[in-house]
Amino acid sequence: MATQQKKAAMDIFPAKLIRQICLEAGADEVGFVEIDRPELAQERQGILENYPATQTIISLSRALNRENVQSPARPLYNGEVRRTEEDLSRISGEIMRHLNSQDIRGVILNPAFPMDMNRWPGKTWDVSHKTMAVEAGIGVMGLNRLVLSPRFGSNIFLNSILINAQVDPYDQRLEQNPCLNCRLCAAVCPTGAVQKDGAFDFLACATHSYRDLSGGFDWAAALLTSGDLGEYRAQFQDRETMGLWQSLLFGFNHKCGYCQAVCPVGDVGMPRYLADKKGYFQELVKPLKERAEPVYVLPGSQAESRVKSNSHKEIRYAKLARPLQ
Ligand code: B12
Ligand code: SF4
Ligand code: SF4
Repeated sequence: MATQQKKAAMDIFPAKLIRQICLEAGADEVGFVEIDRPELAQERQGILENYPATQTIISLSRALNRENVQSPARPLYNGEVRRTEEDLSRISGEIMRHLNSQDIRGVILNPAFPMDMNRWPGKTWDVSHKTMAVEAGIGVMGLNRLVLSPRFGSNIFLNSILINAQVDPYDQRLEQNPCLNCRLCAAVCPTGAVQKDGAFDFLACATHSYRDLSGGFDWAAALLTSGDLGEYRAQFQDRETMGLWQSLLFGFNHKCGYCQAVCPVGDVGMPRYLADKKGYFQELVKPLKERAEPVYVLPGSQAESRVKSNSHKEIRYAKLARPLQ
């Protein structure tokens, strides 16, 4: 194993060959980043802890079906998210098997979960796939804080593979940011997490969209501390219990993702938006902005004021089980 690692590390593999392996396995976009690139300074420790022999990071994207992402029926969005994440994990495994046959070794990271919950409430992920995708020239971060690929816009999921071989040539950042600064993502965001000046309120988004995941951890406390069913039901309505129960049984569901849904960037959305901006707003932004639904907020937060200003939304208060750092 040690000899194999050294051998591959000394070889330099043509990017064309590895790219072909990745695309044939089902990735939609691929790029390569060298481990010693200065822009990876914040990420290097996490990468090397996962795989000390890393020479190259392979960044991959897989596109989601745009219409599922845009549908006001959020179970359709969540089904598509789940399929795409599973596809991406399977594709990454397939790529690694092919690379192994070329004498290249490495590790496949997880697109999202599982993460290292021993570090909760700190940073539980090791490598930011967005940073890798930006460096690999797959896309640029838009106002919505998602990587926008010129071809698929924000409708991509990302993963990274760490390998022990060098690749030639490496990819570079895109020169142009495809973000139009149309601010539709900020307009549709029910919690005000995406802000027009480019700031992002991490806690507002996590409290609402991740309600059935980490945001819903106060459920455990309510189950433990409620004296009787009445006291429990005063904190969690039956529909909320069913939502959490469903997420536990079938995999968790996001409450939102609207900033991903409305972004016009990409081959399909951009011409449609530029041809008829008002029509685009009516058809794709308004139904989500005015969707009747509960929105979860922390008391006293900016998200609370934001939800109160939208008469279509029902405010629901969440508790932090422990303060986030
Ligand atoms: C943490 C995380 C979140 C957090 C924070 C989001 C964020 N902007 O970082 C929350 C829960 C809010 C979240 C929500 C969503 N996410 Co998310 N998430 C991640 C994760 C695990 C890491 C993100 C990251 O690298 N952040 C660091 C830097 C690069 O991001 P940043 O925006 O510049 O900085 C923010 C964070 O660093 C955070 N922060 C700063 N310090 C600290 C400290 C601690 C302790 C914590 C917890 C956070 C934190 O605050 C900063 C400002 O907001 C990645 C998977 C991965 N391993 O990469 C997926 C990922 C970024 N998520 C993704 C998606 C799709 C979503 C959602 C649409 C899902 C949904 N339906 O809810 C929303 C969209 C929210 C948004 N507009 O960003 C995709 C993005 C794909 C793309 N096209 O870019 C990823 C890459 C997953 C994947 N495999 O594809 N996510
Ligand atoms: S997922 Fe929803 S709450 Fe989170 S930033 Fe996007 S629009 Fe806002
Ligand atoms: S919705 Fe508009 S402002 Fe937001 S990321 Fe997309 S192009 Fe940029």
